[in-house]
Amino acid sequence: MFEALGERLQTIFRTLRGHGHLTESEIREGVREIRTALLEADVDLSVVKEFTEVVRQKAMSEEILKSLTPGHQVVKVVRDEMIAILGQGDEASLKRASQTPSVYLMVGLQGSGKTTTSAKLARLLKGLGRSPLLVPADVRRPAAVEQLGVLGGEIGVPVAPARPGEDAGAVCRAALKEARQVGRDPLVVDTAGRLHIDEDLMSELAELKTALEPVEILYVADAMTGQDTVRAASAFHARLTLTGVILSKTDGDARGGAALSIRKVLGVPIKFIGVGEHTENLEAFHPDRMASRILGMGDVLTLIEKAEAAASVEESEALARRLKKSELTLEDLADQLDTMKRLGSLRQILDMLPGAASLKDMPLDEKGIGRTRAIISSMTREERLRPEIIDGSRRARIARGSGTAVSDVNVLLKQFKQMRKMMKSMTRGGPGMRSGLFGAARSFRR
Ligand SMILES: Nc1nc2c(ncn2[C@@H]2O[C@H](COP(=O)(O)OP(=O)(O)O)[C@@H](O)[C@H]2O)c(=O)[nH]1
Ligand SMILES: [Mg+2]
Repeated sequence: MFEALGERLQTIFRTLRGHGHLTESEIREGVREIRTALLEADVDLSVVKEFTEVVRQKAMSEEILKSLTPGHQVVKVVRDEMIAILGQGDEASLKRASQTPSVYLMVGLQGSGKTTTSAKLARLLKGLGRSPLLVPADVRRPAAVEQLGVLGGEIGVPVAPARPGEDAGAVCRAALKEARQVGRDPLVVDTAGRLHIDEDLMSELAELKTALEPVEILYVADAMTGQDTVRAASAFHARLTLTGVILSKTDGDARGGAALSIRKVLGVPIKFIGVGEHTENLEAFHPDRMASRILGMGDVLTLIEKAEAAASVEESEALARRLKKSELTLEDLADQLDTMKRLGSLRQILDMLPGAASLKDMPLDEKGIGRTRAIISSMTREERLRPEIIDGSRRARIARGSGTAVSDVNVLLKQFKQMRKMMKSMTRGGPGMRSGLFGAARSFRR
């Protein structure tokens, strides 16, 4: 997620941290580089201006210039400001109407992910014990009605009927009546989109708003489209008064511009993020976790939550302990590869690990995992715990034992070393960083 931006910022931070103390001109240079990195990630210009101005001011304070770890302090300032523009204090929850059912209206451009996200949201709400009804209000395209029907079937959520020729308003009114009668709540309404803003669509959505009195109007923003989606969102907001944003497709190689601009430009909170095509790939949005991911610091909290959901309690507690102590061994890596298979896409998991950037060349297909696993299995316990003892002849033995090449063993050891180093520098990364990330992990673990 937002890898290119994360890597650039990390390079800038490394330079800043490399100085024993920082001069004003070094800070100015660092801020200038951050500004360029953000602009190249397609972040809105006004957001970039305000962001860099605040960072520059705070970073130039006496306190930081005179501190023993000025570089770390500046990184902390950047992280704090990033959390602020992502919506510090925003809640990822959805409001409920005083009268059931609550109606959640999903809007956005064509292809942004409305239909998929409607199903994801319904699945999530069902998991929370609610009994949603999906409503296909994109009636002009029979394929869209069908798509929602298929997704509803997949997740076991009923989909309101839409008869051919019926208009969106009629479908919604009938669905609302039905929901009241049989007690379904909430209604998740999938609407039509266009490639561009057009008046027809806007008046159709405005009519739906009047008829349904939705308690949430959620704009589905495609993270891949950068500022275009932010501009479109502004037009939707002007007409409909959005209450929240769902950022879809954050799993792709989006540059990060939409994510970093939309909250600030609209003044509307981001509530969820889509992290894949499947109906389970929706996560609550947390500004602090997103900031850590964008800054390439990994998202240890979400990783722990996922591990808890997929692994046994003992396994995930052990993982949390290791992450906290940052004493990862090759043995742990082997265990984790097994657990990760149950957690979902490995790439997704690795993206959440601090230092993921250093692992981006790791082979993530089943075959690659198998090879990594085989190499680790061919090591002695001692070697797994203290890989620094693995010299040339041990490497040759391990390669023979695992049916791989010495170069494969070298690559794994090198990646592992980078990963371990990264995790160490994370936990020792100055007071702010520590309480931010690992302190939070601690409080999460209670
Ligand atoms: N990778 C990825 N693909 C997504 C995500 N959300 C939606 N998509 C894909 O984006 C495409 C358009 O989605 P759809 O829901 O039909 O968009 P709509 O036109 O707004 O209803 C589909 O191929 C979806 O599978 C996501 O979070 N990640
Ligand atoms: Mg659709």
